[in-house]
This record gives sequence, structure tokens and C-alpha cells, in this order.
Amino acid sequence: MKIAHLADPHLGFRQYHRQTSSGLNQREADVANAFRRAVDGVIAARPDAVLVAGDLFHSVRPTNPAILFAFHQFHRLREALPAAPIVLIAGNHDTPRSVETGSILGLFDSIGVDVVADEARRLSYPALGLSVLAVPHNALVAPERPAMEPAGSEPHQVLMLHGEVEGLFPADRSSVEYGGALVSPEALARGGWSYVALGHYHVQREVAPRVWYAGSLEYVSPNPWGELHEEAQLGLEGKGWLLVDLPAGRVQRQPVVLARRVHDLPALDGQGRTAAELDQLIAAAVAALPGGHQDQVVRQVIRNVPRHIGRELNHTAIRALKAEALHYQLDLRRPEVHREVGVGAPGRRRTLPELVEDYLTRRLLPGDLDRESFVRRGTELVQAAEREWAEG
Ligand SMILES: [Mn+2]
Repeated sequence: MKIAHLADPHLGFRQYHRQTSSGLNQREADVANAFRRAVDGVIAARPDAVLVAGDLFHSVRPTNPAILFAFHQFHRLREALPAAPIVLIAGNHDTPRSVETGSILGLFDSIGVDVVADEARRLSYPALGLSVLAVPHNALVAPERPAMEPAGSEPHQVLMLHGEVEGLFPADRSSVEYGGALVSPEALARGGWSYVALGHYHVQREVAPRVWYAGSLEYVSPNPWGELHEEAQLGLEGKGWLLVDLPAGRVQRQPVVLARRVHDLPALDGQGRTAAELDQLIAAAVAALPGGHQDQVVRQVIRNVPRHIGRELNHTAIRALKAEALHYQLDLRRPEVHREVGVGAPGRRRTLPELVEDYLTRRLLPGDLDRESFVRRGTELVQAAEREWAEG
């Protein structure tokens, strides 16, 4: 008795500016490619059931190409595994905020996928001795939560849900998206499930024995660097889905080969260095990349770079890197200013605009944002709000 557990395909996700020859956003094509490969893998593994734990689509209203692609892939699954139940729940990304919008996921009902997009539902498959309690995002944010306990006489009791397990993630939240419903680890442990199939968190992870996040199939959050960092800490490389042997409780990672790699180069320190020296370090870091930077997604952080040094860098060479990579992000961070020194009394409280500027200077940013203008805009907004408040 084996089940395939997939989560967070985020079909229709777009990032960066490059397009394919047919005019599709390149990252959207990459994301579709990852899902197709996962479906290939599932078909080859011939599981008894397939669970897709939310965020099939990146948005509530996916584009027609994304819908057609998804439909084609589910159709392949359905044809290749005619006896296997396929259960699909809605995540926070593909749950409409209002009922009138309606869910696109209903489309997959017509080809024999068991879609649970609104209220929680218990699905029973007597031939397999399998019961699946499917809890979509909407059921978790409803005023009254469904009881989450095994029921019925089926020996295999599975819970699938899309949400954030409380207390699991680092306080800076660098690798988890906002918008997920919170679930306590105790609520998941209640009743002794055969397996809990989780969606929402994009890094594959065992929460407890027989309780897993499958993780996304590509880097589909605004901040891939946080995901990379956490993967490194967990000793993971890349993305994939899970093949679960239910009676044994054995979970096997099934990696998916991605179209390209995402690299966060080791951060450099600009302290006391000239622009020419930094130019050399930038070039050397890229040259040392295994497999090269061509068509890859790359970030280079350099700390302690004063504004004038940043301006003197070889921007022709940097533009060339940006053109050769799918995305090359040079993230220059200014030296941290110690405002206590020389300004006002020592230890004076910093103003709100100062705090905001400091925070925005250091926080992780989505790939295509220019930090300097982002910080400037944020500080301006806070100053304007303060002015308005002062003027009543
Ligand atoms: Mn997601």
C-alpha cells in the first residue's frame, strides 16, 4: 500500500523577465516542467493513491495555458493509474476569497479527481482499506474547525491538509510564506494517523514520524534564498515529492530534476576594499560556480559597501552577468550605521524612520527588487505617515 504525496506545484508562477521561444515566462515553463517530471515519476512508481496537498495553482485565476497544462497532466495520471484515487485539496494560493469567484479546481472533478476545495471531507476507498480526511485551506480558516481524528474501519487512516505547523519555522520566517492557516503539532498527533500529508511549506521536511511536508516542486516563493538556506541546513539538495509505504511508515524522497539551479553565492565583505578589488571578487565567485552561471539563477550578497564604491563598480561587467544568467542579483548592502555615535545623546532611542530604514536595508528581498530604491520608498512612506500624523 503506497501513496504518492505531492504539494505546492504553483502552476502559473512567474518570475524574472526572460521568455521562452513560444513567449511563456521562462520560470513559468520551468515550474510546469517540474510538475510534468513529478507526474512521470508518480506514474513510474505506480502508487495505490495520489495526494496533492494544495496550491496546485499559484493564483485563484490561473491563465488558460496553466489550466490546460494542469488538465493535461491530471488526465495523464488518471489514464496511467486508472484504479488509484487522486485527491486534490485547495491551498491558500488557489482558494478564492469570496464564494462567488468559484474554484477552478472543480474542473478536475470531471476527470475523476477527488477535489476538496471548500469544506473538509472524509473520503473512503474500501477496496484499498484507505480513508483520507482532506482538509483544504478554507476549512482551516473557517470559524469552526473540523474535528481532525481518524474515523471508520479502514486500516489506513490518512490526514491531508494545507497549513503552517506552529513553532516549526525560524523566527525570521525567511523561508515560509505568510497566509497559511496555523495548525498546532498536537492537533496533528491526535488519534495516531497512518500518515499526515502536509502542504504549504516549500521545503521538504519531516515534522514528526509519519508527518511530512512534501515541499514544492520548484523554487516558487518570492524568496528562494531563504529556502536554499533552510535546505542546506537540513542537508537537502533540490526539490521533489514523497513515496510513502503506509504499513511500514517508510517515506522515500523522490527528487525531481529541475531545469536550472538556484545559487546563493557565499557573501563577500566589502570592508576596506576598492571597487576594482570587488570587481575581481565578483568575477572570481561566478567563475568558481560548478556548471557556470549561464542561464542559472544566482545571487551575490556583498556587505559593507559604501554608496560611492557601489557606483564605481564595473557595471558593464555586471550587466553582462545579468544578461548571461537567467537572473543575476548583485545585492549590495551598505555598512550598518551606528547612529548613537555623534548624534544626540548616547543610547537615544532611534526614530521610527531610522528603524524602518535599518530593517529594510537588511531584510531579504525578492529577486527583481532594487534594494536602494526599495529602502528609499519605504523610508519615504513612513516619513509621510509620520508627517500626516503630526499634522493631525
Ligand atoms: Mn504554497
